[in-house]
Amino acid sequence: MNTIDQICVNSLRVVGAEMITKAKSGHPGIVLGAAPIAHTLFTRHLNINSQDTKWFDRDRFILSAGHGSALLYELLHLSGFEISMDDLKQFRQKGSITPGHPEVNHTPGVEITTGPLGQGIASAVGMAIAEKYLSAYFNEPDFTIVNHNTYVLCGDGDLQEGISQEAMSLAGHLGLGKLIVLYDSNDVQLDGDVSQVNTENVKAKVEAMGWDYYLVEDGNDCDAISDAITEAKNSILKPSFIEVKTIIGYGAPNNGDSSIHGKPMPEEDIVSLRKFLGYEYEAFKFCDDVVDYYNENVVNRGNHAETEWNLLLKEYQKKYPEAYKEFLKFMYNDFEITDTNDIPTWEVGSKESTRKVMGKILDWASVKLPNLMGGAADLSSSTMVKGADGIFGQSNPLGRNIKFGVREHAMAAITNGITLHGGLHGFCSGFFVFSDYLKPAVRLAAIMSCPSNFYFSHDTVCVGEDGPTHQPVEQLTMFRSMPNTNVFRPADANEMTGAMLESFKKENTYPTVIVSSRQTLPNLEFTSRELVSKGAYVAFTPSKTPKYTIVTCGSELYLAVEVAKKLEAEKIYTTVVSMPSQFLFEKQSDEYKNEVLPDRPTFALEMGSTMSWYKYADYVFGIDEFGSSMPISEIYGRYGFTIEQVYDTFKTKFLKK
Ligand SMILES: Cc1ncc(C[n+]2csc(CCOP(=O)(O)OP(=O)(O)O)c2C)c(N)n1
Ligand SMILES: [Mg+2]
Repeated sequence: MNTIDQICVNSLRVVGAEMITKAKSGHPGIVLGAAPIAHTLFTRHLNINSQDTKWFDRDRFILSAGHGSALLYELLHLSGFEISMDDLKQFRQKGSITPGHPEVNHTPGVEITTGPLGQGIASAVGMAIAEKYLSAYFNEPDFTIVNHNTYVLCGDGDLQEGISQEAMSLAGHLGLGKLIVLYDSNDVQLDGDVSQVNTENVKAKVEAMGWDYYLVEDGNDCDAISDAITEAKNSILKPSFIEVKTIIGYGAPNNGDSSIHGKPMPEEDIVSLRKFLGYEYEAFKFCDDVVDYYNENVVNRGNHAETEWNLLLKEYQKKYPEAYKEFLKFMYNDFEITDTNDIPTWEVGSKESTRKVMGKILDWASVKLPNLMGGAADLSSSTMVKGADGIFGQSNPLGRNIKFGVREHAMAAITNGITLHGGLHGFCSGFFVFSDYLKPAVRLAAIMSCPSNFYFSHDTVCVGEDGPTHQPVEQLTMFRSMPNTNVFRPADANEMTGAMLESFKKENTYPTVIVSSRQTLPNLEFTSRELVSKGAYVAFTPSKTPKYTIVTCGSELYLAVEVAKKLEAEKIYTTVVSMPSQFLFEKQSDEYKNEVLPDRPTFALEMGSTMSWYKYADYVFGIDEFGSSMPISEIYGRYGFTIEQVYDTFKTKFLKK
């Protein structure tokens, strides 16, 4: 290592360890071990610009091993982002911009929230897909206005998670040549040696998945790391995987041992570390040489790169004025549907499954919104959801339909990566029951205020013959309980159209989950496309002052109205409220909420777990057991969801209560 690299790396190590010790919490192992990898990437390769943090053509750096956050904050501090030394001292403290794990939109320069291992690497695949698509769409032979790499730093844990294997397998298949993964291969993890849980041949594994593999045997050798990155950048047909052998906690008395993974170092160990590294600068200080080196390299290189890019863009504007205008629209996420004159509609009284409506509205919207990109987990012929313009891949980088294969978890994280990259709005699709497989990625989308769209079909036990493994029960409650997540369960074509239109909105700051039916449903005269945006509305008003309310959604709306009519014949006046989105309803004024759901005995109805309705209802009729295999014609009766049975339940269980 040359002198300046040595000083920089040692400073990152010592200051990082000090941050963690001061916070009494954090992960020194990766900071000490992987500092040379991150330092080399930042100072010799990464094109980012702290003066314009969202520069569109910047390289993306994803710290998939989010527990190494201290290292990332130091690097961003040195690279000129608005993170001060005081912020570094406030690591992991209340209200700081240097939280426990990296959070996008919270700390300048952080591209994505990471921490749940494996998610970062999968979302990076989404970012690389976005880059590949946008470069194919906009670049001209003499104008590569979209041309950047996506870099990932991951650890052993990231690679043990299934999601990373799903994502890497797809990345290899798609030939995402500008994706470069740096693997902090230290043979140690939280609980002990990696050899206790992994014996596979990593090189053979990644090569089998279609990646280029490079090995750097000495993780302290910045030149070797840099050479490998250069080779990886030059190989553009396959994604690159660089295994860098490091020593966890390098320089700490207990280096090489799992005890350094996640415990702050005692003060005396920091003294030993300094001694071992021959490091004499005062605490919490980067010396001028280090500051200057980062200024000269990261800051200046990024600035210069963006300046060049701006010049290129100016020329592009002259030569391709129309494409330039469109590029700005992509860059600023400036797409919205203003004209719905030709939107597909369904006649009142006709019957259609809401999944078919979902697919048709998406196909229609994909023409209006060229930024929509996504697909399904080998289920597009069931969920009806697919992207436009053919299948995205090596031979068709302009396809907007991503065939994810049966890789739900990676699919959802990739979708987040596509959306977070900027320029595109990602969506994905699968059977609702298998949303269990991808829930962690929806949760991250919600935490990140990332408006990815998750379109599911087969919403209830009405899946029928496939049986309990395929019949969702508790999933609606799961997603409704997730903060900042808009869950729609529309009743018919009108409501589904409204829900889909909501999901396309460019101003959304939350993921949207739309759940559709497998079976056909009647298209009702009393549903509203527009009122879906309020989350709930009165769908049926009795002829006289109501005494009761039924609140419901999805396929049960029709049922609820039929029951209300039957009750009316007995002078039991009941309003029916359709509530396709509890999330949007909660955002309405108290006045509106009281108007729709006044203080009146309320009965809730849904073919699923009862838990998410108690906040609105005195009695909830739902399904709190697993489903069972049978034809759909028998499902309604088996679970008590015929008009007659619901009417009985209303009278005997609710009214008698
Ligand atoms: C999905 C998930 N499971 C568990 C954890 C808790 N965790 C954080 S780091 C870690 C060990 C990961 O090992 P490695 O990637 O080798 O990190 P190193 O110890 O080398 O820093 C674990 C289990 C997590 N953050 N995410
Ligand atoms: Mg490790």
